[in-house]
Amino acid sequence: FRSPSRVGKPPRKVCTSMAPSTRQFALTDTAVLSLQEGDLTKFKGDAIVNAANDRLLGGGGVDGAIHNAAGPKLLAACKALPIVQKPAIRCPTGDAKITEGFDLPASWVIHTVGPIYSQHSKQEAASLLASAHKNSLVLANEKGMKSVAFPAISCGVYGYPLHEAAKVALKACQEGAGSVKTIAFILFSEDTYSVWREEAEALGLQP
Ligand code: AR6
Repeated sequence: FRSPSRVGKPPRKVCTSMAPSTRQFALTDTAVLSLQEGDLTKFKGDAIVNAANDRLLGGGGVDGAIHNAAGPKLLAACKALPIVQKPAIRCPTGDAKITEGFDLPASWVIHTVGPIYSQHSKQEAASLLASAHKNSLVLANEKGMKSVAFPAISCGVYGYPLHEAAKVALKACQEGAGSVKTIAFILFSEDTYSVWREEAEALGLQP
């Protein structure tokens, strides 16, 4: 049956809104992996991980979004971290530092720096990306955190191929989870989310 007013018009869509994609896997005996498509700055947990640069002075991409959402105190807290290498490096590639989350729903921001893909051999890039994840989780464990959310570190302007990055990131989190109960990846696009889901399945993780 079509009401007279709809004659000649295309049928109404039954459902126009789709629930955002999300999937859970057992990452270790004690940790859950939660894959979500969405905005990392909205994560309500202990910490979000920032894909920062080595100066920790903010930037574009997820770094810019985190600084916008956290407010100016985040930049002040980053500036207060010591410079550990000349000229003005506060966080060498593969390392991680921590600040409060200020206006974010998450209590903490763990700032890490992934490799610029074109500047390293494939093996070196993988080792630096794994370190970025593991060192972030070391800080999370030191603070007794139960939930931490990562973006796709190095997969934006730093140019890391998605499938390679997902493999490295998931393995590093599996090895470094410690006593963190929930490790989330909050991925900004459907494409990135699908790659993480495929690589979680390829790693043999079970729902
Ligand atoms: N929530 C989740 N993911 C996001 C968000 C968000 N709000 N915004 C962007 N992404 P990028 P990188 C995704 O370039 O490659 C900065 O300027 C994005 O789609 O932010 O590690 C820093 O200061 C991509 O999948 O980080 C550094 O200079 C992923 O986050 C440099 O970029 C990472 O993209 C770091 O480059």
